[in-house]
Amino acid sequence: MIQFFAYSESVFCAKVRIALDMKGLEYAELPPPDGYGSKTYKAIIPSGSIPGLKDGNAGLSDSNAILEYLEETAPSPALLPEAAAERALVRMLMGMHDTRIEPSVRAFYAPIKAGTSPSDPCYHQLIENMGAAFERLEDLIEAAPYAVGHHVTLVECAYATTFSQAHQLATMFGGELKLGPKCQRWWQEMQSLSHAATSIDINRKAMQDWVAKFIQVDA
Ligand SMILES: N[C@@H](CCC(=O)N[C@@H](CS)C(=O)NCC(=O)O)C(=O)O
Repeated sequence: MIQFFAYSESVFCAKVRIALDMKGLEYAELPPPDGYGSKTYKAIIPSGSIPGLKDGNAGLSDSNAILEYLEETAPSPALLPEAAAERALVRMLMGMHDTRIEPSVRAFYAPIKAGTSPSDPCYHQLIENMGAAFERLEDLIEAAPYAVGHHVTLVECAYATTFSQAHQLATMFGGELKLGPKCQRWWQEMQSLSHAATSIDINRKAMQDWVAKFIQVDA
């Protein structure tokens, strides 16, 4: 059986879990033995990072590489469109997630870990920055109803928990994640996908617990 190494609070891991679930694959989800980067874990997943996927002899890492692997080894249901231009758009949006959108959410982690008070103005700036990052998506997605056309693709796997975590953090620090009409519509659709909803729930609870280790927040 596939072994999926993950932490519940990671949106990169959620991407992979959603794809595994959408494809109906059987897998065991485990934390990386002795933590990520450990010698024990690197013996299974050489990069030592999470998410990691062990399938037979393959010890894979990098969420996007894993998603492409799953698409090739378990092609049904397809999570990449047929047309080359649409496939390229899916890959562009996945890259955008990792280089622009997720980093705007991750930016909260350092002050949280440092125990910075929830009333510190730095969080307002981070909420603004996150809104500006998400705003860039408005011109790139179709929201018809999914990001790229009428079918669910890897883009929904990539973004569902990131939208959730962005909303969660903005609310925790007394603000809100402002979304344009297309992003708003798309976010509603993502929440109604049952496999995405499962990972959103796992991620939300794990984040709540993780933040509570460092600071006290109401929401
Ligand atoms: N580009 C990677 C990013 C994943 C990532 O940042 N993982 C973090 C934990 S959330 C990690 O494993 N960091 C330790 C390391 O890279 O050695 C992916 O898409 O999988």
